[in-house]
Amino acid sequence: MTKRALITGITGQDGNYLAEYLLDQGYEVHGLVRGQANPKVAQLRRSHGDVKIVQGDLLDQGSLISAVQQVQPDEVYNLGAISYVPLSWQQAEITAEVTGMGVLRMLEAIRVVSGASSSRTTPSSQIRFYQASSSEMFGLVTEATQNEHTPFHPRSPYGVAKAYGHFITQNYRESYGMFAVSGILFNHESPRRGSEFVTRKVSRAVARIKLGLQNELRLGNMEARRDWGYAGDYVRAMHMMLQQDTPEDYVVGTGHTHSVQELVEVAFRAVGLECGDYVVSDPEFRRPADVNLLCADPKKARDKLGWEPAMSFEELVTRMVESDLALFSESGR
Ligand code: NDP
Ligand code: GDR
Repeated sequence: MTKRALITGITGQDGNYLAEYLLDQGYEVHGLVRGQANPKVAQLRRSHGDVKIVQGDLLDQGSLISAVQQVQPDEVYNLGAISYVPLSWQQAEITAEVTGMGVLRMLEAIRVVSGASSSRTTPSSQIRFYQASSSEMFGLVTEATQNEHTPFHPRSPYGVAKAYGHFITQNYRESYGMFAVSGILFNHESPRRGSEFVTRKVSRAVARIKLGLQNELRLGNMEARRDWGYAGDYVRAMHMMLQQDTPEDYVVGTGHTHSVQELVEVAFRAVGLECGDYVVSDPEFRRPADVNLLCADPKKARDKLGWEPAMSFEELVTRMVESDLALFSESGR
């Protein structure tokens, strides 16, 4: 039997890679998209014509119930979110609504459509649910590495909203016996990463500087350290979590951490330039509160899922720079 997946956030980086991966696995893939004339939908149709589009918005409960009713999915991947941390201070309420309450609405849609009941007298839902939790929930950390037992101390409205989404997923699992899990994913990047995130901002700028289209790169906190991996590796982990016998949460990351400064050095080195000649410190890109260190302890994912990341940090950064070099060489601007 062909399995059916419903993905929210299909027009984002992870939605793109996950759709590709599930199509390869023989799934029928449905993607929730919002708004009229959303330009990313046309792009999605061009890149992944096999994905079936279903209208819906994480702000609109009725639309999510209709989507689940229409698709009758075996698996739901909730990747939709306002995901850019700085925006979450400027639009804290809408971030809470989409990134936090949106999780509750998606869980409710599954509960209503499948008739899961707290009395457990009716069978619990057959629909398996994946929530895109984030290492941003850890925030202010005191240990060198973070695992499934590390306490949360989020440092942004985004991190707080994700913590709500995480706990409500756990609560629906415990209250209704749903197969609902969270993957606590550390930063993962790719040539398809949004240009507002630091890795892609750097890879684009380095490519443009190399081509003579730009002469400086303005950045905020260069000391911040992140555990950066490749998005293509991380969507495999999402799928693996939903194929287990029991629903559990997993930390997913490489177990290695690098500073923004190191990221910049590797990126400039990839084109034979020295970063010191081009990087400018700009307070505009500093945050009201930042997360200074993240580094995953992915032991559980490795031992129980058999998941391993395949791409190193250096290879990832180099690939992103090369991809942007090709992009800007072609467009010339
Ligand atoms: P992106 O920012 O690339 O994609 C976000 C997606 O959410 C887009 O498809 C966007 O659709 C959709 N979206 C925004 N608002 C709504 C809404 N109201 N209703 C429905 N969909 C909406 O994120 P990523 O692909 O990088 O990340 C995927 C998920 O994983 C997110 O939840 C993110 O917070 C989380 N995460 C990401 C990590 C990373 O390093 N990439 C790490 C840990 C967690 P539209 O095109 O309409 O704007
Ligand atoms: P993050 O990613 O906030 O970790 O969230 P981002 O790439 O935006 O920032 C990483 C670190 O780089 C520092 N930084 C800058 N960041 C940006 N965007 N632009 C800059 O100019 C800049 N200069 C320095 C930041 O201060 C920060 O410390 C990402 C998102 O994908 C979330 O949705 C996800 O949950 C987490 O990763 C895990």
